[in-house]
Amino acid sequence: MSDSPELSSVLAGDAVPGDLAQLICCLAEACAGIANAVERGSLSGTLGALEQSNVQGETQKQLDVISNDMLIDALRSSGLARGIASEEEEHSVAIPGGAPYLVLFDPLDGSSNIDVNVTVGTIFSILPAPGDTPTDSDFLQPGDQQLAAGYVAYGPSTLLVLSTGDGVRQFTLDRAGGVFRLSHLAMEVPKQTGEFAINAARQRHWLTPIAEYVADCQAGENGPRGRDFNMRWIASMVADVHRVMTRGGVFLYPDDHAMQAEGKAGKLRLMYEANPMGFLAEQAGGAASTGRERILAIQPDGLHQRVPVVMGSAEEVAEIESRFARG
Ligand code: AHM
Ligand code: MG
Repeated sequence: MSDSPELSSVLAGDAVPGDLAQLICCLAEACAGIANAVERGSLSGTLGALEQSNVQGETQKQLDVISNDMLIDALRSSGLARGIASEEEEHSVAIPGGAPYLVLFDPLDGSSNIDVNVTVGTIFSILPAPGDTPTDSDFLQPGDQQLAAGYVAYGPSTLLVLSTGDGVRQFTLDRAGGVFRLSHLAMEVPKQTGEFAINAARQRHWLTPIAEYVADCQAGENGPRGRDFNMRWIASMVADVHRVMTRGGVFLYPDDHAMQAEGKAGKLRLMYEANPMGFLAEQAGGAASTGRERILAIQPDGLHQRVPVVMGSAEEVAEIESRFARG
């Protein structure tokens, strides 16, 4: 394993442009730094909340801000991106003269789990830069336009799961050398599953298609699905989606009556969470939907737009879509 090829040499053998490969390596290096900060935890005094909120009105953790700064600093100084948009920042930042790529990221997804030592992650998406000095509207491209997407899971191992549009590979951080090494050549989401993941605390708010889907799964082998299902919810999207990417399952964060009453389309963000994860799911043979449409086909209308998310094993996503189609 320690002689498995490094990320840079794997990308060098790909058909991706050299500056895009360098950009991915730059992101991976910054994430290796975030992995160190996460791993040191309270030894570095970085656990706990800050007395401030982000653009979404959510309480920020110290590590949210540290991770955000590490990614922005790395990208700014690299010259490998022309624009950056972060879940933690209200507006995008242009980097004139950079290579023709836009990078979007959620620097530390699931950070409410940090203080209880549960896996968190960084999610990123790379789009083509249409002009020299990108503004927010230049980032509003459908997920189908992504040139690459990935996540880094800071768990028992630090893993990078990456697609440049030709399947999905997994790399493991070799802490000895501080480099990511290839650990899985072609990830595939099994088409069928016996597992679902949803925050059941919102059950009283669920729309009928979701309520009936979950009830049918819970009914097990004597119910309409004719088999038993298991339920898992880590409340950390990277960890939940990584389980789905590895052994199948369906991950749901749907919209519901309570969200609709508040005028919210969902919880998770299209540009920083749903699109990159949807790209990876599709590239691994899975599917990603809102329940009503394919996530990657959505024309975004805002940097921080929220969407319902149903992703994972293709047959299960189709089953849920068919329930929404029936109404
Ligand atoms: P965050 O980006 O503020 O961390 O929020 C996203 C997270 C996801 O990682 C996770 O799937 C979800 O929020 C958990 O929500 P809940 O607290 O409702 O279980
Ligand atoms: Mg986040």
